[in-house]
Amino acid sequence: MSFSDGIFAEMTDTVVRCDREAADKLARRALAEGVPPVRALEEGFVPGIRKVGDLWEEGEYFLPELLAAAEAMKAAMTILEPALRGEGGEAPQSRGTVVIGTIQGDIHDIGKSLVAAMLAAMGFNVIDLGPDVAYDRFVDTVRQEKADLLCMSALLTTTMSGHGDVIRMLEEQGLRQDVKVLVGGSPVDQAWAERIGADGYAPNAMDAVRAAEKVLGLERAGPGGA
Ligand code: B1M
Repeated sequence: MSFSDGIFAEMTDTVVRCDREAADKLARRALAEGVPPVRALEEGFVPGIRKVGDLWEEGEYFLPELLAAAEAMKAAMTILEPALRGEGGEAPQSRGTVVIGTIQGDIHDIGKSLVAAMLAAMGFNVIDLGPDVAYDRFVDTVRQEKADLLCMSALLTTTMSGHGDVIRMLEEQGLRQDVKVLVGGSPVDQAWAERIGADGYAPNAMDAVRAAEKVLGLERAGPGGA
């Protein structure tokens, strides 16, 4: 099946217009027309929510619009995520257990959910703790699940320091040598990862998969369907 590139601009537009229903319909249409879900998200809907962030910074949008746009984005993700998770083809043997969440005090979860979906699509067993995850919940889950990898997200400059706190708690509880730690989110970068003693940083969902493979010493898997 073929699709026109114009569909990506339409997707961006539905999020900017905060049109939940249109986003839902367009996500369904995209799947029916054979648009790879990863492209629908990264080239269509994600630029929309980023544009909304710019409009908010410029003082054109206010909190209600930010919330409504996030709802539109989530409506699209609800449709696309299961397809994204299925992109890895037949369920391969798990490549490792990943615990993921957004740090305490931070309710942004769109980017984190994309990373979780992409890791699952690439064969990892993903335990998604959601947004606003207490530091000790990360640590307890790593211990209980014998996680190979912990991925922490932060979207606020006021919450990102929590990444370092969790790493310190892992050290104090003797767990740090058994689990690799990656961090991500818009205020985070490689320098931050190094400063807090994380094993790496990823700027986006695809790179998060590459970083996971790298720190766990795994062979690279091809992006199914993308
Ligand atoms: Co908020 N918000 N927000 N927000 N919001 C930002 C982050 C902001 C940059 C907007 C702005 O000023 N331009 C700003 C932060 C400023 C700062 O700290 N420097 C901000 C603010 C200030 C706030 C509030 C404080 C506003 C207020 O109440 N006055 C408040 C905070 C609430 C809280 O958390 N306690 C708030 C609230 C909200 C909403 C609830 C309305 C909503 C979130 C809804 C939700 O997630 N359920 C929201 C939204 C939507 C945004 C913007 C517009 C979009 C975020 C997003 O979803 N991006 C955002 C502006 C922006 O980002 N341009 C903004 C799309 C997503 C796909 O990208 O999250 O970057 P991203 O994820 C990427 C990568 O970063 C990476 O991969 C992802 C996929 O490519 N990645 C990882 C992310 N996590 C990773 C983890 C990894 C690896 C990679 O682990 C290894």
